[in-house]
Amino acid sequence: MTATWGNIERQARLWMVEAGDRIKTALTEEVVISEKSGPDDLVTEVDQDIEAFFYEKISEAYPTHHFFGEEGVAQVLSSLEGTVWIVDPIDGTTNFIHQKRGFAISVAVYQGGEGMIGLIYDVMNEEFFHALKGEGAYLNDRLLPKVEQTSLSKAVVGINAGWLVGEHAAALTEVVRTSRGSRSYGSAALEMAYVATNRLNAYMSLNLSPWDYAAGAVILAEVGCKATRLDGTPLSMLEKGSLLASSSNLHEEIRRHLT
Ligand code: 2AM
Ligand code: CA
Ligand code: CA
Ligand code: CA
Repeated sequence: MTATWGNIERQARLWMVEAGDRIKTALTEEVVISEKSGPDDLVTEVDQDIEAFFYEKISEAYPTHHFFGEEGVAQVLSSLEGTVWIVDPIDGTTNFIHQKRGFAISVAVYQGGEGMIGLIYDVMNEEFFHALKGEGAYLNDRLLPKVEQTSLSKAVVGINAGWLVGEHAAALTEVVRTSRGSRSYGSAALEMAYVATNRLNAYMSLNLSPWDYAAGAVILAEVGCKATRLDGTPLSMLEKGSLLASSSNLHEEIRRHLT
């Protein structure tokens, strides 16, 4: 018998809770940290262990499915054909290391490039965001309402402060200046989940990877939000790029400031 999306989603959630328990245990011990591209790009053995945990569980339960994760436990993916799991074992590794909170596990399942399942688990707060395509988005099993429409002047915008001092500062500063306020949480997955729950009205980033936004995009679609590149073009689940996530009217207003 082929597993239904609902069954796959329930199974994935069980694995994520188990992975979350492993992460909590790891936080009581010493964590080995390495730098990837530089001192602001870190990975720990926990990131790698948790990705391997998902890869083993998924390959055993669903041998025909493909796997795409940040830490390279599986081969790099070049096609979205078939069923693809897109996994970020710890989104917000800097928070994991420095704050021991404010990080999430992000798991998405795509079929032929279409997002079917989106799961984001805030491990330390025990907040589980989940969505199945066409069946709504939930926080800890409570259905989330469609997000409210807001103007930028009444919006709280999530943005990594680092983007406001770089070469793209001018356009982004204008958005932040016009907004009611801005926040930097340090986990793209959680910031997308916060847009879905109306805690943030928008989230923007200049450079993210598919595992950062794959699950968030499925959840946001279920609450009537848009998640695209900053220029409004569709997200790629194979290539890196920018992200703008918000309700549809605000999405348009922010893009007007960016041009
Ligand atoms: P990560 O913790 O899984 O690496 C931080 O603002 C957000 O951007 C996090 O979601 C983080 O994911 C992501 N990110 C993507 N590329 C990054 C990089 N090179 N360095 C730090 N954070 C990165
Ligand atoms: Ca990383
Ligand atoms: Ca990430
Ligand atoms: Ca990560």
